[in-house]
Amino acid sequence: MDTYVQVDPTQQLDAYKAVKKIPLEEYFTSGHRTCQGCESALVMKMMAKAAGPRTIVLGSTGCMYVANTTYYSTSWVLPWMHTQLGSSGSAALGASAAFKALMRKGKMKKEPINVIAFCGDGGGADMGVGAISATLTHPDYNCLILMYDNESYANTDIQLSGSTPWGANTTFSTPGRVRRIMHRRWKKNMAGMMAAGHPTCRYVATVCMSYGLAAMNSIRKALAIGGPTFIHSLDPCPKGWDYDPYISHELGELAVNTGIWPLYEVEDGVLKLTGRTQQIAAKKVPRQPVRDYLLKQGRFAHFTNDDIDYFQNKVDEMWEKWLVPGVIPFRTELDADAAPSS
Ligand SMILES: Cc1ncc(C[n+]2csc(CCOP(=O)(O)OP(=O)(O)O)c2C)c(N)n1
Ligand code: SF4
Ligand SMILES: [Mg+2]
Repeated sequence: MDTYVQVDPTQQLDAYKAVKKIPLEEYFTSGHRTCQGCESALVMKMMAKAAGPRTIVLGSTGCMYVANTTYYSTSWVLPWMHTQLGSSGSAALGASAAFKALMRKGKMKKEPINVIAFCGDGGGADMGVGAISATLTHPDYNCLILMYDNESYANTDIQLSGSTPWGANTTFSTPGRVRRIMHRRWKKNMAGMMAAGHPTCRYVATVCMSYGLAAMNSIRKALAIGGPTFIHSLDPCPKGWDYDPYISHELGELAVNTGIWPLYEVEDGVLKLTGRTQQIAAKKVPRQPVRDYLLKQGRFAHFTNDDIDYFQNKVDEMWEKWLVPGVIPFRTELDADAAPSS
């Protein structure tokens, strides 16, 4: 770290060594109205638990705002504030700066307080990406931005976002008889972009709550390391992805095991593949075919075998052709000469 940057101390949040070590206290509890099987609600619950009681949470508009703070009821036990759809980055930085100023002026007891701002993929990867980027360039403010990615603008009825997978059926990309695939853009690589583009940001990670202990430990590391940090969580969404809520957990695992959702962390510029992704990369376990994941979801029910092959090839490319598999989506000139792109 630069010595001239005045970073306030953070809470000491050591990793939980086992599930049994996770505290029983809940800071996101009953009272919400999310769909049955909503993984984003689980992210909120585990995020609050991992952060503990000396935490303020700022939430941008989306399912995790609307369903969790319906008039006269809320599931938040922590202090919570709503912020505008595209402003998780500014809310995180502003709250952190406010605490700093109040403590400096003696108007508040000096103590480390966790500041977490969450956003959905629409609010984060699309609308709020500029504010998140700006925040990650301010190393002297401690805050975590957590982007919960249900791969659509879910709250307003499943419109496609920059995070929606290729070909998925959303209310903005309904397959028709003349044109089957209405969404032809590949999913934005948000975590990779945040890690590669913000060299002074000390911690960026991808998580999935199907691997809850690891995800909670990522959140604890992000809060304790100092400075602004970013976590991108992939969250199966029964309503938007159109499947039985019973298989939410399994779908999260499949996203990782098929290589569609690589788990990794970048800590002080050092990249580490984590969990099952590390095992796949080391060839200790095989990467499952994407078909196993896609065909369990109604949003891909219109896919033909050719569509599945296209999707598989794109994922194979991530693993076989990217400079850093699953993380950095370009090749060096040498690699490109050796194997022209398909
Ligand atoms: C500036 C602005 N434009 C549009 C809306 C309407 N709106 C509310 S929630 C939402 C969807 C947000 O999607 P995402 O961030 O992915 O969160 P999710 O609903 O999926 O949880 C939209 C478009 C808004 N609140 N503010
Ligand atoms: S639409 Fe999806 S993200 Fe929103 S509450 Fe339902 S399951 Fe959760
Ligand atoms: Mg969303």
